[in-house]
Amino acid sequence: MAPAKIYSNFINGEWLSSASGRTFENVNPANRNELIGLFQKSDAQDVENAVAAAKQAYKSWKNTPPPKRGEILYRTALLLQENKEEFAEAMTREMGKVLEETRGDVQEAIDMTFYMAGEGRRQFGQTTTSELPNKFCMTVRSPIGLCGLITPWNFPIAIPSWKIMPALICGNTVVLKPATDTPLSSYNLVKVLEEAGLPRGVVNMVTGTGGDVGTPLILHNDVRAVSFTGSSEIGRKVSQACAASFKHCCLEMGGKNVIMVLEDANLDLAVEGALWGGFGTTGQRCTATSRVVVHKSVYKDFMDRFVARTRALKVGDGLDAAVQVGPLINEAQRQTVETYVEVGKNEGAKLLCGGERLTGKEYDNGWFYAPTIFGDCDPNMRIAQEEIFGPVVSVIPCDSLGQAMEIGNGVVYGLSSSIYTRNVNNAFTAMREMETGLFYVNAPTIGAETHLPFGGTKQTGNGHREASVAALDFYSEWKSIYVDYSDKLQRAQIDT
Ligand code: UN1
Repeated sequence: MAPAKIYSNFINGEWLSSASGRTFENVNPANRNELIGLFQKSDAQDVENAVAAAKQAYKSWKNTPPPKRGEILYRTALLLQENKEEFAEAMTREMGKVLEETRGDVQEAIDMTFYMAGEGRRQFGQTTTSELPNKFCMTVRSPIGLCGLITPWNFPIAIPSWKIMPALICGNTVVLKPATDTPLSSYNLVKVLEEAGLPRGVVNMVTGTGGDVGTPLILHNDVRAVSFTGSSEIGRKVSQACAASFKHCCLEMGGKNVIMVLEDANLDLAVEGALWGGFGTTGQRCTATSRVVVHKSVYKDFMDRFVARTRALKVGDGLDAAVQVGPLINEAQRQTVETYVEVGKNEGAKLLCGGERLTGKEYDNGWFYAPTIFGDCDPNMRIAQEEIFGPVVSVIPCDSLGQAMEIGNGVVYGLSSSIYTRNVNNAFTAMREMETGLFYVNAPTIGAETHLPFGGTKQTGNGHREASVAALDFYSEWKSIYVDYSDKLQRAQIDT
């Protein structure tokens, strides 16, 4: 076997080993014997170096005209397009989701990068009048400074791009700490940013664990903004750490997303939606459909079709084009799923399919788990309340739209919700009442597009949104400018 490839950190435009010289292994979740590569096991010293580089680079990047920054992003997007297939394949090998989905992940980064490139020529503020004569007012966006970005493993190119591209177009510099399970995809993204001509130090990448790299990054005094995607538990710690020095902090955390199926729904369509929303990405999306609330009049019909279709899903290595559901990301995640399945059984939910590890030659070396449905769930059961982040869907019967919405909203999270109905009144009522940042009509809870704000309410987020023009509001601050050309002292609120 050829020796494993060693991947470096990217600091100040150079590919460097960690200060300690230590590395960690990145393996394929579909086959743990396949080593993807060795990555730098960095620590606070590497963070220090990366922050120093980003701080230095900020001085000229912040005054580089935004359209020029946009040109670099535009070239980055073209390079992502050129490398789409290669990056998708690498992502399936390190993360497990099927090729069709990893292509989608790279595409999401392409979309975001083109979008933000365009924002280079659209950093519009407002011009307005003054309450005083011979005085002019306007607003401009200013960059914040150095941004620490901490990204998850489930969208390992898309989510880093959601954070890096708006940060850059606004004139900030960046230190990226990618998820320990998926550093290769971030490496690929950073490589194309370098190739596109990004000046040294503007983007830096330091790989390693949350404790070794993430913590010193968010605690560093020179870091002015932190964007984190991950669990609510870690998000709370990130938020508390940022509060001590008033760092801006954008959190994108858990979900317990719901599809509501009403009595007049197109049931075949609803089943398709629940399958894709529940088991796409092996249920490992923060937007995953982990609850389906179904009107009693169509419950049996829906469940018969949903269970039959779920049983027929082909699980396996995502590189195989026939496979629809890949492995879980790692053994710990599989154990979490197993624990929740036990919890569900003990709570009295009806296990209708799945509920077990997959075994056999094809599965023994990976972290595979059978797509699982629990029926007749009570909305207060833990499996209907807590985020599982795996291929488990809890189905809850209901009597009316009102009850469906109450169940749907009856969780601590507020990322995504959906309704299947052909009744426009029901659709609009739910659109208004559902307490989620994303809402879908006749489509599942996953599938957000990059030109619309992304994020959630309640314990899913802290009020910020990613993607779209909304992202610029996190990565910039408004400066209000007053120009007095009266040649005399004019006192606002007094001389009016
Ligand atoms: C996530 O799961 O963290 O809407 C992001 C979606 C994708 C993004 C998911 N576009 O499902």
